[in-house]
Amino acid sequence: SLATALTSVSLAQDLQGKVIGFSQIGSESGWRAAETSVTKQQAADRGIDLKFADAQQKQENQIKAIRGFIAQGVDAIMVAPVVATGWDDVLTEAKEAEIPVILLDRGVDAPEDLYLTSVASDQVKEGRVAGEWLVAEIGDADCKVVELQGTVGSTPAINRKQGFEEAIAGHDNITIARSQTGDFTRSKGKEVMEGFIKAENGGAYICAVYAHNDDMAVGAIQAIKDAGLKPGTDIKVVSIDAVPDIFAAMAAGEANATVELTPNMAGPAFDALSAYLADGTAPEKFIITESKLYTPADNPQGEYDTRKGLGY
Ligand code: GZL
Repeated sequence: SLATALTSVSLAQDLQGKVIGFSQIGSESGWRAAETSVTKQQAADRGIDLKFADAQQKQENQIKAIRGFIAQGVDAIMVAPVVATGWDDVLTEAKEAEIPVILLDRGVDAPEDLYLTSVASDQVKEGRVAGEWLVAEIGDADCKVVELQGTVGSTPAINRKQGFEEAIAGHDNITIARSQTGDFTRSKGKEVMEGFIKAENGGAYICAVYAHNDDMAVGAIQAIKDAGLKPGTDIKVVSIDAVPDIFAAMAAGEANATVELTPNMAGPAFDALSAYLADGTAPEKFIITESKLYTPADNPQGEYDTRKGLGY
C-alpha cells in the first residue's frame, strides 16, 4: 500500500548514509551466520554504511573492534557480546564519545546506561519452553537428560540452563545427569555427546539431550546415530534456534522440538536507532523477540523451505 511504501521510504531516509559499526561474535552456528546476512541486508535496504568486524569468538577482538569504531567516529555501534562480563570500560569509552551502543542477541553484566537498548530473546523463557515440552512428552517415566550448554559465561548459556531447570523442577523423574559446554558448535556438540554416550552405557541410559542451540543438537544427532541408536526415538532431541537443519532432522524423525529465535535482531535495532538519532526518542531498554515452540507436527519440511529463503 502507499502507506507501507511511504514508511519504508521514510525508514530508508532516516539512516541513509549513517556509519554503523557491528562487532559480530563470529560464525559458530547457522543461526549466527543468518543473523549476519540479515543484518547486512537490513543495512543495505536502509542505505547504512555498515562496518562489519568478525571476532572469531574472542572478546578481546570485539573490544578492539569497538575501540576502532570509536576512533572512526561512527554514528552508532552494535555488538553481539560473546560473554556477559568485561564490557564496562569499552562501553564507558563509547558513552564518553557520545556514540550510542545497541546490544544484539546476548546481554551484558554492565550498567544499563552504558547501552541504548538490547534486542534479544527472553532466554530463560526459551529454556523453560524446552523443558516444558520435555515434561509433557515424558509424563511420569524416568528420564535421564544430558545437556549441551552454550558458550561458557554467555547470557544464553546461563539463562537457557536456568529456564530448563525451572521447568523440570518438581518432576523428580526427570534429571540432568550430565551437562557440559559444546560452545554452540556442531563439532563440539558431537564430540561432547560422544563422551556422554560412552559414559552412559553406550547411550542406553540416556532418555533425552537438551542442547542450547540446534547446531549442537545436529552434532549430537550424528553421535547418536554413530552409536547405533535412533535420535528422536531412543534419545529425544530438544534444542533452540529453529534453524533449517533442525527442521530437516524433524522431517527425518531425528529431532523432536525446537524453540524459535529470529535472526532479525537488526531490524528492531535500526528502528530504535532511527528514532533516537532523529529526535532523541529513547527506546525500551530491552526489546524482546518471540520464542515459539516447533515440533514435527508443525510441517517441518515447509518450515525448512521457508527459512532457507531467510538468509540461512
Ligand atoms: C542466542 C544467540 C546464540 C544462538 C546460537 O541469542 O546468542 O548464539 O542461540 C549462537 O546459535 O551461537
